[in-house]
Amino acid sequence: MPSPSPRQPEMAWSTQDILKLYELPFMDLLFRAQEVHRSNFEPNTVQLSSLLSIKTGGCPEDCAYCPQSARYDTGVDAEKLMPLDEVVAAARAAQAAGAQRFCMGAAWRSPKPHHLEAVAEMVSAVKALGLETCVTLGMLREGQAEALKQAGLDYYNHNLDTSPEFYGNIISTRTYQDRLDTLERVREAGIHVCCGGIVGMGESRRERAGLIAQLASMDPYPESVPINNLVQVEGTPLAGTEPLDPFEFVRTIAVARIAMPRAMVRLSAGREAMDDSMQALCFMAGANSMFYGDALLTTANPQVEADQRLLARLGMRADAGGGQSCERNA
Ligand code: SAM
Ligand code: DTB
Ligand code: SF4
Repeated sequence: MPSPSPRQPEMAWSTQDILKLYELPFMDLLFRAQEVHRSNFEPNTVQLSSLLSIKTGGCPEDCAYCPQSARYDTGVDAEKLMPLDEVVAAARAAQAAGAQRFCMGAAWRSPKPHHLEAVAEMVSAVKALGLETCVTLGMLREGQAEALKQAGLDYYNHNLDTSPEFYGNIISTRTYQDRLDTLERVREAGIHVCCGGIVGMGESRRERAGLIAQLASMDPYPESVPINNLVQVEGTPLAGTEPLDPFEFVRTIAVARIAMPRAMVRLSAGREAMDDSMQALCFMAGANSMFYGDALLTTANPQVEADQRLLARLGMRADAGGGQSCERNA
């Protein structure tokens, strides 16, 4: 794993620039995304990342998409933080099934000091297995990112979720600026930034473009960009939202790839509702990582065997770096 070092700013992307990409004919957009992808990554590879919910449910935040918010009746019960040995057992099992990266998620607004100590132990233990590590724990306070870095954390996931303009429709309990502040702490501590969003929440194309423009204009842009398609969960305010046109999701992957050429673009939540052809188009558009394993945090993900079959049919192979060249982040 190369150590993160700040890159020079490359290009400022406005929402208008990103919208122009979205408006290209589909084939032209995919062709451009493939060109960018192939000049930065070996194209027939995908990184397999497994997820574990180490602390489920009972979250005080009001994110309208989330089954783990205590405010919505979704059938997800609040649990305590998982013990270290269970986390390590899950990481070993994921690795044995072929995962190359392990992401641990907690339904917190922000971790308390004793939580952070426990998670730091988990990070060290998972890293010792030889897996790339990522955690997503909510907002970080002063000093917390440094403690995670010390424990050996590779990536911290904290999503912007959507554009600044649409954000108020989705979350009221933390601001966009709160998120940017946490991302700044992560960056300052020398941890790779994993930051993306969700589409299919009823936002407009301009708002999707606004999210990608925000991400691409971060200096430097995130090393890792998860693109989630909303998983609609009964009981959340977003259940019943008009689903996104599948091609619009593929376009979102393509514009993310073009605007952030060397980022890992992660085909994240929502694959359970996608057929194999759509997933193949997402890889064509530049996705080079996906969540692997039968569950996301609280919802289902495709079965491991189905994913193995899909990769075999496409002649794709698993690669820890998603096909990245050694110079990435150098
Ligand atoms: N509580 C922490 C936080 O919000 O920062 C970490 C866990 S949270 C579940 C991680 C991310 O999962 C969210 O930022 C959101 O982007 C994504 N997510 C949650 N529920 C989702 C859903 N129903 N569909 C798609 N993505 C979802
Ligand atoms: C991200 O962007 N997506 C993942 C991961 N980061 C933590 C989470 C998806 C959660 C989907 C809903 C659930 O399973 O609860
Ligand atoms: Fe809590 Fe994170 Fe879900 Fe928001 S997304 S309700 S902060 S677990």
